[in-house]
Amino acid sequence: MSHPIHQFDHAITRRPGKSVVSGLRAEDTGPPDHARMLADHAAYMAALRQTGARIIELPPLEDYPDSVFVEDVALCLPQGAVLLRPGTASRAGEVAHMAPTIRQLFENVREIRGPGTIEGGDILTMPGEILVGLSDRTSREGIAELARLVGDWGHKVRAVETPPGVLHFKTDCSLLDADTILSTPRLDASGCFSGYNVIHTCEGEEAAANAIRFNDLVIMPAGFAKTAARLRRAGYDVREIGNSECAKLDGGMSCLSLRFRLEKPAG
Ligand code: CIR
Repeated sequence: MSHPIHQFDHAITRRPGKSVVSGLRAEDTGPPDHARMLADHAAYMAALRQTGARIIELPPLEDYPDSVFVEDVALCLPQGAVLLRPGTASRAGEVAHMAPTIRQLFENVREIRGPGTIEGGDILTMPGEILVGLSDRTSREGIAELARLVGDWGHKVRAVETPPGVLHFKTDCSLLDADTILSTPRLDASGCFSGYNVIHTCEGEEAAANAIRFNDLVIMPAGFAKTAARLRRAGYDVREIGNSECAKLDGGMSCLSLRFRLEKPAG
């Protein structure tokens, strides 16, 4: 018997370093405030921990301003983990810093070797398939290499489009449960979620789409009251976490953690 897709007993996070003020951004809306980001990060970890999971917090990496966004460097699946290959030069070295922790926790570790690139922000793992968005960071070759690496673990990989101007596929969507996805209307319009239940973000609240389902909680960025209310009406237990500082670097709730289950199901 397998566990529900949103049931996790572990998460890995990395404390933001002071260098985070130099993180990548599509548009400059001013430097993030480190102290405020730390406070939001602590609230985020407390929410994860409150669900009973073990949270592993790695130390800051000052040489890598974007390293707080751990999701992009690895994909954790029930059968093992895959070390990814970021599509931007300043982030490539982050993988080597995550690798020892992943190797300690997982027996089976595989690696994207390139030349393609693929970042975790573009990967949405559903029970029957893994959807991967093509983006400026994730190439067809990267997706094809992932498909080869996880095929014998029983995963089908489907390449989909990321809307133009959007950093990652999951900037615009999240898993809510085994067959329900939270999506911006613009991403859903591409047809990639046909066959799933889809809940849309409310108008003007597209940035609410980068949420996570972690055990009983839906953790979403604060400040999107209409979408939060819509999710609560649908029966989800919503927790809102401040994201003003990560948002300046195009980051959100999913980017801040690697989430996985190590305990094997009985029988
Ligand atoms: C970057 O551009 O790589 C970071 N500033 C933001 C990464 C966000 N990660 C994610 O959506 N998974």
